[in-house]
Amino acid sequence: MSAPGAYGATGSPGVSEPGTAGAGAGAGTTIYTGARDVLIVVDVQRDFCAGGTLAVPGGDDVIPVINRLVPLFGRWIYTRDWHPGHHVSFSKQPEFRDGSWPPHAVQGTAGAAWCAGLEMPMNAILVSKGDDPDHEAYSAFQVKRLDLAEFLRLRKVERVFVTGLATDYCVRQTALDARAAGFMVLLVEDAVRGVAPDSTASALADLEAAGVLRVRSRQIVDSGERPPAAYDEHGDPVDRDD
Ligand code: VGL
Ligand code: ZN
Repeated sequence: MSAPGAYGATGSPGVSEPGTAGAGAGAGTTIYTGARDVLIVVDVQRDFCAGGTLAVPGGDDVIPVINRLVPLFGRWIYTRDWHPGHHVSFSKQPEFRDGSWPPHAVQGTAGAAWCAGLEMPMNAILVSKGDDPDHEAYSAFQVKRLDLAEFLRLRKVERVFVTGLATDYCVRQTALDARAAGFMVLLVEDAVRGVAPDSTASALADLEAAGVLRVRSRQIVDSGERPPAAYDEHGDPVDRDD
């Protein structure tokens, strides 16, 4: 393999080290980011942070961790929940579980805005989801007008680093969908927070069973390698000498 790049010092990708708890990449293992990586930032929006209608405990704590990770990558996808005023998941007596949420992340409202202090490269890709009033969409991979998996595949993405809110819902679904689409998926465990302890624990179990690796942000180091600036419609890098 060339340069630290794609898998870096993680050794054989997808294999957790013996003796480590959970599907970790090994507590002391360094993971070098490279040209075939994408950072996905899930739903870091005001309604999921302190003072929001669906505030996730500790939700704001992911912001500095994500901000530190951003410059280690060359491609970024920021997803946002973007519900119409009436959405199938909204409930007047919300139970704060799947299918019964308080109104949140309503298009154009302050609660749908990105959290204050969240850094975002101007060439990040933004994906809105959940805008169909009749269907829940926890993951950007479920957005029908966009084949996100194919988009990433064509651009030679192999590894997806998942951060954001909330571990037990949108983060979980995003990571599972990325795995199902064949990507190596790394959940950055200090860059995510969950709505509730029980559902978060079962989400982490689901992710482990699916082969999602758990890493801490401090393990992630920049190799300096970056993807080509552009690809053509066949997924070949565009080389311009002019
Ligand atoms: C989410 C509940 C409802 C999330 C979105 O971003 O995890 N959770 N809508
Ligand atoms: Zn939602």
